[in-house]
This record gives sequence, C-alpha cells and structure tokens, in this order.
Amino acid sequence: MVTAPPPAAGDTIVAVATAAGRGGVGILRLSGAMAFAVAHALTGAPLPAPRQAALRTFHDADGAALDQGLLLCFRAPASFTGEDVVELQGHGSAAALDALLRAACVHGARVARPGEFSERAFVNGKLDLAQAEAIIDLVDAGSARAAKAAFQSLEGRFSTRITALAEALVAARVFIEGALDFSDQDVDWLADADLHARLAALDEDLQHLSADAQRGRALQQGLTVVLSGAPNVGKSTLLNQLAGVDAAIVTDVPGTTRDLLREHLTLDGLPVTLIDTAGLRDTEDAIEAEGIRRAWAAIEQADLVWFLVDDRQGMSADDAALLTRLGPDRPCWRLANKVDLSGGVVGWRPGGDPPTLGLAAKAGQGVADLVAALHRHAGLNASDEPLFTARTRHIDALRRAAAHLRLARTQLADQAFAELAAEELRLAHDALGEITGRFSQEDLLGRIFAGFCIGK
Ligand SMILES: Nc1nc2c(ncn2[C@@H]2O[C@H](COP(=O)(O)OP(=O)(O)OP(=O)(O)O)[C@@H](O)[C@H]2O)c(=O)[nH]1
Ligand SMILES: [Mg+2]
Repeated sequence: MVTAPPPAAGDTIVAVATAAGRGGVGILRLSGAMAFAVAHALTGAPLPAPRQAALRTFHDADGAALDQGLLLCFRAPASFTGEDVVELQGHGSAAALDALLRAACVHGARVARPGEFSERAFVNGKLDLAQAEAIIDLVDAGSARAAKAAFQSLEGRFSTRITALAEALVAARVFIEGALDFSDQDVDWLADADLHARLAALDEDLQHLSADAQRGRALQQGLTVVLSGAPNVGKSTLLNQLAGVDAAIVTDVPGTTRDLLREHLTLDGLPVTLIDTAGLRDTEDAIEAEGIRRAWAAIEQADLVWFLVDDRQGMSADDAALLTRLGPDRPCWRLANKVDLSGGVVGWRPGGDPPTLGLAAKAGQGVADLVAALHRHAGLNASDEPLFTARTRHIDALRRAAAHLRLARTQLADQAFAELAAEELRLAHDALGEITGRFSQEDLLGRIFAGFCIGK
C-alpha cells in the first residue's frame, strides 16, 4: 500500500473517460501532481500499490458514499500521460460520475479540455503527434479495418517510416555541408554518384509513403462520392440501394430530387459519404435551379463523381456537355443504369472513357462491382494487410517534403547551388517533422487536440 502524498502544487486534470449516458461501467480519470491526493480524498482510504486494482467506496464532495468500484493508480512516469494517473472505475451512471467529477474539483483538480490527456502524453514524450492522432482515429474508426490501421499508427508504424526518412535527409545534408567545407580539395564529393543515388532512393521512398498515407486517409476519412447526371436516370435509386434504406424520394417524375442528400455509409469497411443531387438540366424553376447550383458545388468537392445515364438512351449530347463541364481532373465514372430495360450487360465495359459500368440500380445488379471498384480506387484491396491511418495534414506535409527534396536534387546538379540544396533538404526534413510534432506550432497542436473527446 502507498499512502497518499501531501497535495502538491500543479495542474491536475479530471474527466469522465467513458461515453456519456448509461453504461455498465463509468470511468473517472485524473492526471497530474495531485491525482493521488485527490483519489485519496475521494475514497478516504489508502491507495493501492501502482498498477494494482483495489475495491473502494467513492464519496461525493460532502463525503457521502456515492458509488463503489475499482481504483487504479499509475505512478509517473509509467503512465499514459507520463504524470501520476488515477482511474476510478464505478458504475456507468451519468449522475454519479458527474457528482464524483465535481468532488474531484472540490479536492483540487480541474475539468480537462478535450484531448488534454493525450496532449500531456505528447508533451511528456510518451507519444509523437501522429501517434496521438491515431488514438482519436481508433476511437472514431468506422470499421474493424480502420481500427486496425489506426492501431498500427498508434504502435508507431507510420512514425517509424517518417523518422527513418527524416534521418536519411539529415545524413544527406550533413554530407553535402561537409563536402562544401572541403570544396577546396581535389575530390569533388558533390559529384559522388552514390549521393545522387541516395537522394533518388529517398525520393522513391517518399512517394511510396505518400501513396500509403493516401490509402490510410481513405480508410480513416473515407471518400466523398457525388451522384450526378440528368433527371430521372436513377441517382436516388442507387443511393437507396447502397444505403439499404429508402433515404431519398424516388419517383418517375424528372426533377424529383432538389436538395443535396448526404448518406454516411460504410461499404465493406470503406467509409463513404454519398451525396445525391438534383438532376442537371436547364430549368426555369427557381427551387430546382438552386438545387442544381448546389449539385455543382458538391461536384467540386467530390473525390469521385458517379455520372449516371439511362442505358436505353446512352450518352446524349447534354450528357457529353455535362461531362466536359466536370473537367478532366475530377475522377468520374459513367454508370449506365437501367440495363434491365436496355438489355445491356451488367459489369464494366471495356475501353470506356470515362470508365463505364452497366448496372440496374433498382434491382441492385452491378452494385457489388461498383463497391469493389471503389475499394480499388481508394487503393484498398481486400487482401492488403491493414495500413496505418493518415490525415490530410500528413499528406500535405509529405507533399511539401517531396517538393523540397526534388528541388534539392535539381540544385545539386550544379555545384554552385549546393548550399541551396542543403537548405532544401533541411526544409524537407522540417516538413516531415511536422507530422511527428517535432516542428509544430502551438496553434496547430491546439487545433489537433481540440478535435479529441473529453477524457482522452
Ligand atoms: N427499371 C428500372 N427502373 C429504374 C432503375 N433505376 C431507377 N429506376 C426508376 O427510374 C425512375 C427515376 O429514378 P430516381 O432514382 O428517382 O432518378 P433520379 O436520377 O434520382 O431522378 P431526379 O431526382 O429527378 O434527378 C424511378 O421510377 C425509378 O424506379 C433501374 O435500374 N431499372
Ligand atoms: Mg433523385
């Protein structure tokens, strides 16, 4: 048994770590210099040895018995936050947990901000930033696959690759700076083929990591797919088919859908936000025109557009004009719908540009091909082992690192620019450092941790 230490100065935080509402178990978590003292005050009994559970009665601010449960203590630095941490595991009563929280505050703790436990773990070097973000990805995971990928990130799989690349960049920079120091000697170190090969290999590694990170982001954040096309081609029918419910109104009247309708789906483990839109056509109707304006706005934000046509008519001149308006950079598939009426085949049609799939949305024919293709589009093949999860800010940092590395390689071709090349390598290294949090500004940290839940 450890006796509670006298209250120490310092900021001790407390939060209910379990989800709001009723539950079998509810956990109150404390972290900070006074965590043990507050736990002692809440239980009125000696604390158990660190990492050993003990049954205790929990008291409210007036000292009245409130609940009973397990008490667990973790002594700094061997804890999640690196500080003294206590967990009180009582019953999952929102009222009892709230009273316990208030009692903890009376005894000297303060209510934690969202993500503050993880932020402290980061500040105390228990996790890097990418690992801390993986915690929230794990909490938010919409599928077992996304959860496994987030766990890989939490275990440091992404961070290890970032760190290895960052170290290689430093080594290359040190080599170049060293070569510049000895540039009066006969040997031209900067022309060393090995250096150029090393930088080329680093560039390639960075590309692979970027591709993996993009897959990780798709798994975690999912894809936004917009259903588009002329009126009455079956957009809402396809949305309902994929959602498995009658979310959108379907009629045979062209112009049925006006507003955007968003459905958040998990299609074989892939999170997808599917947006149904108003059929695109010229119209005098002010409401429909506003719907069409919104449809185009949604298309501009889409990761992928599914452009539906009625297979009986094939591509009309209007369809062709709409596809042109989509632009060449927006990934788009043509879905030739109602093959049950046209007599067309279900499945991918060879040589289509854009890629073309025959389907009958109403009966669900071809929908499995569509979902499988979506997985391929996101780079997620069913047989792949789980990757790590990644976020847009990581991909952005990787892109900047790659741009600096490429500039460094170009500049290195001319010895006069070698110093600039070294500087570009430093910038590439710093961009990678933003991912793990080695070079992050306060405001970025604030924004990242604010996205966490309270008690995490
Ligand atoms: N036979 C057949 N009918 C279909 C199929 N898909 C949709 N339809 C019918 O086509 C009509 C229009 O379907 P919707 O899903 O409302 O079409 P939409 O593209 O959303 O139309 P708007 O909202 O007006 O732009 C309805 O009567 C559907 O039942 C299909 O695969 N086969
Ligand atoms: Mg519709």
